[in-house]
Order: sequence, then C-alpha cells, then structure tokens
Amino acid sequence: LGSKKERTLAMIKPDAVTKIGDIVQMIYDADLIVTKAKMTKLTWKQAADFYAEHQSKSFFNNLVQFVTSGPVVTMELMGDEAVSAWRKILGPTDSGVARKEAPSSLRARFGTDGTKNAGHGSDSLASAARELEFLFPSTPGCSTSNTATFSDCT
Ligand code: DGI
Repeated sequence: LGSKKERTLAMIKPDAVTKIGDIVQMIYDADLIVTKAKMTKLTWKQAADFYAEHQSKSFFNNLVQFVTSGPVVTMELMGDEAVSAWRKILGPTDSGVARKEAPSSLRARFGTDGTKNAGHGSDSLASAARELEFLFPSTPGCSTSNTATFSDCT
C-alpha cells in the first residue's frame, strides 16, 4: 500500500566498475533488486545517443569521452520507487558536492568531480523506459522462455 514498484536503468561508469561489489551492497541495503545486468563498452555513437538530451551542452564531449573510456556495467533495478531510490543512492551529480551533502552516497564514495561521477540513473519513468530499451532491447521471439542456448536470439 502506498508504494509503487518501478524499474530503472542504473549505469556504473568506467571509474567505478571495479567497485561493483560495494555498489551491489548499497542496492541490496536499499531493498532494490538487480533484475538484469551486463558489462559492455559503449561506442561513441551509443553514448552520444544515450545522452542525446545533452548534445548542446558544453560538457557533452567530455561526458561521451568519459563514458566510452572503458567498460560500464548497466543494470535494470526493480523496487518501490526505484527511479528516485537509485538516484538517492547516487547522490548529487557533482562528486565534490556529494562529498559535502551526502558523504555516504555512491558518487561521494567512488566519484571524482562533475564529469567523473561514478554512476548514472534514469531521472523519470519515461527516461527509464527509454534507457532500459536502449541497453536491454526487447528481442521478439527470444524473451519469453528460458533456454540454455542463445542461437535463436543472437
Ligand atoms: O542525472 P545526472 O547524471 O545526475 O545529471 P545530468 O543528467 O544533468 O547530466 C548527465 C551527466 O553529464 C552527469 O552525470 C555528468 C555530466 N554533467 C552534467 N552537468 C555537468 C556535467 N559535467 C560537467 N563537467 N559539468 C556540468 O555542469
């Protein structure tokens, strides 16, 4: 009662990928669950498409450069108000600000500054739907049954 089960897209950026264990602990402690996860290296085009809303910003190139500088871990998280719950775990966008305002947040603990900030979280249910489809595309004919082989799905 009074809670909304949501899904959100979480991304661990290249600077925090090796902290995945600590980050799963933070997810677990917040009563969220990891329902999908993969490690991947985004291409420049993928990162630019993912961050298309920021393409006119001064920091756009630095942002795309950073998120393509190494592998990322993307996750689908599920739980009560998952969109805001994950963004609360992340803390303020700038890791320097996060260290002052939310010292136990993910960005305070594992980020560096306004660009190298350890993680991403969808900012709304609409963004979550778009970002989940972008990183975990639904594959007609492959998504409904559990099989040990992937030959029909790749
Ligand atoms: O949703 P957030 O990731 O907290 O923030 P956002 O959607 O406004 O921006 C996306 C990313 O772009 C953010 O994680 C880091 C980068 N960014 C945002 N604002 C600035 C910035 N990078 C720099 N260098 N300076 C900014 O003002």
